[in-house]
Amino acid sequence: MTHDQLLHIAHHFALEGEIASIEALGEGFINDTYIIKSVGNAPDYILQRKNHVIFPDVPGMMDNIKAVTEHIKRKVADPMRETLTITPTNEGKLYHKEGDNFWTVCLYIPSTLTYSRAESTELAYQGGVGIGKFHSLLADFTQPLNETIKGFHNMRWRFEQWDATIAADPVGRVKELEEEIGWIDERRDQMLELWSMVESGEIPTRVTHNDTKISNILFDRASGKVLCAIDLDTVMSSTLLNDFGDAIRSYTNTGAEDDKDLERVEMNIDMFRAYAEGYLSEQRNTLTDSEKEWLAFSGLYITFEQVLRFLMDYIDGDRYYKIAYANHNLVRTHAQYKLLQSMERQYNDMRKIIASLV
Ligand code: GN1
Ligand code: MG
Repeated sequence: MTHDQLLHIAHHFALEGEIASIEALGEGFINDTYIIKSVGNAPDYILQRKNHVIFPDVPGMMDNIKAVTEHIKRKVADPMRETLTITPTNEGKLYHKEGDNFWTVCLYIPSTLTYSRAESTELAYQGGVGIGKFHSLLADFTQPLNETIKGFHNMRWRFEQWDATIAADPVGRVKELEEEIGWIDERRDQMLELWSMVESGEIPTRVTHNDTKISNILFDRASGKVLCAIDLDTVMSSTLLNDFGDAIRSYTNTGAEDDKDLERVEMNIDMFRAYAEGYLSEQRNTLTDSEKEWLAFSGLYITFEQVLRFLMDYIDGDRYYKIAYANHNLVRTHAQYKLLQSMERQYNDMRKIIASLV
């Protein structure tokens, strides 16, 4: 996108003040994100082109985000900093459609920080508090939410997609991947066991964020304390185990999500303890026994799901995730599998920590 094209898009939104610049921001795999800087004291904004192949219902997504953020705003001390604020278009709509593309704007929250990895147990603790708060603020949210991505953390649906992708083998990669495909198939029953509990209602369905990696948490620059969860694109109804598990996948990894050096990738149990402590400090009295029982396993569940999703996208010819080089999705698959194995080795310790905290 040229600067002029971006300016043209930005002018459809009800921005305060005058635009000084628009620059690319962040490293999301799905959307394109920009920061709109304003002249003088007017607020800055985040402009996003939502990936409508992945999010076929952007209007439904924005309705979810609006409903959830308004609910949070009614309950927090500082509503402009403790959740996102959508900036509507000049016509009052939550998105602007230009050709095939959907664009959205929200306020940039100043004096904040994000991290791409948990640099300390204190940060992991704060991240846990952040998602714990997000869940507890939304515990009394009863309005139905749109399912903006079908079966997002639903393992039964993931295996249906998986089986179809393996059968189709659209770019002929299946033959080279016997070992990796085995990693998925040998854990099928174990993973479906958790999802069966959600299907039967033994594990409750609540409002969940569904993308709780550390870079989706905003920290206050002055205090270092957590401010709020951002990137609300995938807010839907599911089990909060998704959110705990996805955070564990992100915070405890001593390497990168796509590390080529597998020696660097392990699960750090101190980070696990710190995140769990932070999360449970907010949620201890809300969780059901079934949720407590499956909390440690949720880390394995979501890490497994990520192995499956990266490998499935590689088999599918790299159509979902943005890639930086040819076998990027395969590198991601191996790095996440190494993390999964590390979690499996430490699973008993994870369970003991949860038992001591609940
Ligand atoms: C994607 O939105 P982003 O790029 O932070 C993905 C998550 C994955 C993550 C892996 C809508 O997140 O589910 O866990 O990449 N989001 C979607 O880093 O698929
Ligand atoms: Mg996201």
